[in-house]
Amino acid sequence: MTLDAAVLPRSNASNLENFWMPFTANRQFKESPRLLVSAKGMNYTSVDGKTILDGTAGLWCVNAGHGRRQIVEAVERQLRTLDFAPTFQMGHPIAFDFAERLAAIAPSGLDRIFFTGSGSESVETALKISLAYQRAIGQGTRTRFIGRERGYHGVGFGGISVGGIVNNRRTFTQLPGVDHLRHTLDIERNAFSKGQASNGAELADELERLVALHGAETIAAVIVEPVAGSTGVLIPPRGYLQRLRAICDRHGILLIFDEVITGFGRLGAPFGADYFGIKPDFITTAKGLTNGSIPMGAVFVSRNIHDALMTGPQNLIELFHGYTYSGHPVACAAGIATLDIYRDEELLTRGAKLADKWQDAIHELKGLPNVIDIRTIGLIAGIELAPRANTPGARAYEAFVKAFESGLLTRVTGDVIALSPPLIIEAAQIDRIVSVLNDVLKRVD
Ligand code: PXG
Repeated sequence: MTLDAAVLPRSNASNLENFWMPFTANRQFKESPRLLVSAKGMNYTSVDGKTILDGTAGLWCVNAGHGRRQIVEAVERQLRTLDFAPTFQMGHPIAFDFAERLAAIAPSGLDRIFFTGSGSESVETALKISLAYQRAIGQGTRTRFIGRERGYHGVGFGGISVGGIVNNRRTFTQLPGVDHLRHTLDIERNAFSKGQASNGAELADELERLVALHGAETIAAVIVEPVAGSTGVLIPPRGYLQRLRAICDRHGILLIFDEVITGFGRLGAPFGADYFGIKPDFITTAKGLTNGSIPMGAVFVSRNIHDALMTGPQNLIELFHGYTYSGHPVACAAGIATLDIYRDEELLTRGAKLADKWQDAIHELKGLPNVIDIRTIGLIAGIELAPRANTPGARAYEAFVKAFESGLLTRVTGDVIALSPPLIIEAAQIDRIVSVLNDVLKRVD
């Protein structure tokens, strides 16, 4: 037994009843559980001692790989020094330091940082600041939000309302005054495109249609993921995001990029905004912000928006919003250590160097049984399978289980196998991912 194992509370998780697992088929999982007990670098270890190659950076978050010593030490030091301190009418230095470090890597002008506890909270925060800003500049009739079909913006009421996933919406009351753009996936025209597809920029003109329908003076903000991750890797067609930005500008509508997945190097640039060369008014982040180690989110807000709210009497709170854990010192320590690693190992741009290798390797899976599309950008891939008649999702789920049994962690959404490995991945590990999937896809009927 290693020293680490000796100090951990020991468990073989013999009782799985009490933990109500999120976004999980609980009964199915508990019948045949998959448990991970440790992780280092590119690999997890399962409860039965098997090594599992992490093809998904956990849940799109462990960008610098697992078990990073610098983060461990920073967290331990911070816990010993200042475990918690309020940030409501109080402060502690590390939150200011972390915000300054984030501002330094932010797209220019997006340098006012609002800390949250998760991606969902970052989304709610950006939506609320949009409303506050519109009101502050005398545009209080702008209360409507525009999202997009197949968008995922977390699980708050704002996020599910602007999101476009039917199962996340149908059971729950929605925010009023929300409309949606069409999604951009077009397998018929764009199957097996490498990177951005050439057809579909005109889908952004949907926004003009919604402006004509509702009136620009009712619309506060549009929210999109630059690349939609969790709903199956939907890559914007060439020119689409540029058009969306132009239409927003024309009509005084704010543009929120939800970069909970694309932030922190996933596309080979620090942010999707950098990758696509577009400046949104907000960038929502979480996940890679702390390398997934401590829960935290951050909203990058344009300085203009921030400044428009810094008005009124000095002694009054400018924005009635915030969380107990906004700027949590331990999360900030994890975040600063994470940024140090990203800088020292040039991880925020490493994806650009690996993208060609990644793309070529993944596209080798074309032609395997049931593969109807492959989409790649940066260090993301989506492999779409034809659904089985009457049981959508079953085929990809089976591939996920078989891949796991063969020592590879993938993520499945619908009939799409999604991949997003840690940005430290090496060429040989890319080859291993492809070889496992090659074998698995031949065995899934
Ligand atoms: N926005 C986007 C774009 C996300 O991808 C959230 C908001 C919400 O973040 P939190 O931290 O509240 O979960 C996300 C989260 C998957 C998967 O399997 C993706 C997410 C979460 C869980 C699973 O693709 N993304």
